[in-house]
Amino acid sequence: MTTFAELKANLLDSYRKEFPNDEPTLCSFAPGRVNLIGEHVDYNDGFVFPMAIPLGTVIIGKALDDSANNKCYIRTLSNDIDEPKSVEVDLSKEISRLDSPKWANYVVGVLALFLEHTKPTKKQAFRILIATSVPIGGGLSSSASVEVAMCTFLELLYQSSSVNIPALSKVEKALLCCKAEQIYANVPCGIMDQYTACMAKADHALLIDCRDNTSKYVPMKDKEVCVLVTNSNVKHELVAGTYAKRVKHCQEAAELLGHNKLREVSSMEELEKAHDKMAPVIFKRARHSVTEIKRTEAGAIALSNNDYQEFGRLMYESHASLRDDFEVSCEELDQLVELARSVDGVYGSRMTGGGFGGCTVTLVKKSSVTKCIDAIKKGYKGTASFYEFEPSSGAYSINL
Ligand code: GAF
Repeated sequence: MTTFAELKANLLDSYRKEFPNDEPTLCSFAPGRVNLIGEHVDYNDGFVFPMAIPLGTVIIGKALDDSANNKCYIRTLSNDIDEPKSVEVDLSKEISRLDSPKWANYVVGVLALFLEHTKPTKKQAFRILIATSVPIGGGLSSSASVEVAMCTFLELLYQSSSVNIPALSKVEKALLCCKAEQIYANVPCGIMDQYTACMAKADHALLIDCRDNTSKYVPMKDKEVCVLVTNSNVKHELVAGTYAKRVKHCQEAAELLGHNKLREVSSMEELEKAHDKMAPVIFKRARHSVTEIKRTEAGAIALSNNDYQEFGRLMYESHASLRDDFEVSCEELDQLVELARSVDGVYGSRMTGGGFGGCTVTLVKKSSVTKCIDAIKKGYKGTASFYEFEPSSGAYSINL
């Protein structure tokens, strides 16, 4: 696992090779996340229960003086992305969405909305280098980590350039980054990932109420228990289109029930009563959302009471609901969950993130982690990678 310090050191190395005698002065960091429970419900105003992970995005760079002609130079060191690895943005023009490279939209989208929101008296040119340790497309929120690292970098850039801008609260920052993803990456995502990257606290999971964007920290520091994340290392295509379709199905269900969002459905009984009004697929999507929101509230209570058996039971139920009702799992994720379930000392396991590949999250006794990894390695039809995560802190920036 590449640490923040190692990422920063790699970036500094590359920067110095490329721009000798022109030291970077600013650095920002934002984490990825793993969602413990509460999947595909943030855009339904539901509850989600993620924690930040010690993988994330680091940006280093510096302000450029006026001779840069209002240009921003953005470059990434990541390998798993489309070419080219660098883009230039002209601050004197409108910043629009790029057809390619796609990765750059997560960065320029935040830049565009940051300028729109803060309306600085002078737009500051800059040069940045970006690197991330979050596996791309692994369901651990690499995109939000890039967005929030970018926004955090811009805050420091303007602060250190003494250009007055209004301060952003952490929630405003999360909302700005979320909107950037919706507009510039064209994904109708909810707030969970950006909120976690902004608000997370070490040794705590975060119960987020996506209706009013408030949250509660739930301590998670039991040395006997481990959050094991298993990457299936598969990424099935069509994820973005399918995600948007799920969002649409949920919206349709809410409207049929006379609500703005599925969070407003009071009980399964209310939903059952509307069964005949709904196409079977819409009913299934709604059933996942309604039951998942309840599971998440119950899950946060269980974890606060260190009731890992109960939390694990809810994780299995969540996975089944995502597999059967929401239909966002895949063979590989189902297999990883079943293999984990077969091991003594595993409390629960489920797919995490958007689905169709990516990772599972497993709550397991520390003493059973090796057994669990071995069972998966032996039984899994692909090649999995494993991470033992402790809850990490949210985004921050430093002067170099
Ligand atoms: C992706 C989205 F970006 C989140 O908003 C959330 O909907 C998640 O999928 C599914 O829970 O990470």
